[in-house]
Amino acid sequence: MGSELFELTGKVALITGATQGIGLAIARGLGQAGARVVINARNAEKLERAVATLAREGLTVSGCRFDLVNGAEVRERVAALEQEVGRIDILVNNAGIQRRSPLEQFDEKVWREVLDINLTGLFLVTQQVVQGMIARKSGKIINICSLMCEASRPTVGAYTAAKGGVKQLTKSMAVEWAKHNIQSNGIGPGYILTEMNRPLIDDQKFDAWVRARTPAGRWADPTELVGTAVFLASRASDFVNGQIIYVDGGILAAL
Ligand code: GCO
Repeated sequence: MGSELFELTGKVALITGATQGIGLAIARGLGQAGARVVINARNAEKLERAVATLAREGLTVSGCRFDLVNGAEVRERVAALEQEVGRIDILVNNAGIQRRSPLEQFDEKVWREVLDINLTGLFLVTQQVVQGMIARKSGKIINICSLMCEASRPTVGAYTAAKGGVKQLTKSMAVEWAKHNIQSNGIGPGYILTEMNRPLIDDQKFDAWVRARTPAGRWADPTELVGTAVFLASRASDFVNGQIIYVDGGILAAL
């Protein structure tokens, strides 16, 4: 049994928040594994640039612009997308924001924005995409989780609450939709070199803490999440459901 287990040829994958960082890396990796990729973002210009980049690399790619907190827009745009591409076999819920502030002074509006984008938006997109998966009795849902599904640190309380919700929602999706041959799982990144983490990477003290606290002794590149994404998107994971696979250099295993 060879690499055909991980073959995505003929599959269509939608990746949210995919113009940079983890989303773009996973979109590229699923495309290189044979999938037709559709990348999403709120910003039309960034979306166009990312589509052009992936197309120049020879991938079959298109863009689907929507703001995932706008339920009506999500339903309309995803329905139009399914008309255009015929089906969405793989959904990678990657879009998310990080806002850092001590909980006791966390701004209510910012709290709601973090929960809205990271949790409610994920639910809205998945609820629309899963309709077709249920009809076809087949689908792969991959939620980008976080170390903050299992632990926290000062100033990321809103993000931790949202990601804790994503962890449990991943299980709810698994238990409700497994009977339709839909597998819902998560990827839990460790500390990854992304723009969202730029303030942390540039902070010498925090950088030293990540390197000391992570048994692998380093940050990871977003491309190091691709293998797990291809696994969870392929038939190699057809009996894996409700799991989060941590790609974290061992940080969660260490005291
Ligand atoms: C932070 C970081 C983390 C990571 C990631 C870890 O402020 O500590 O943003 O939240 O980005 O979520 O899994």
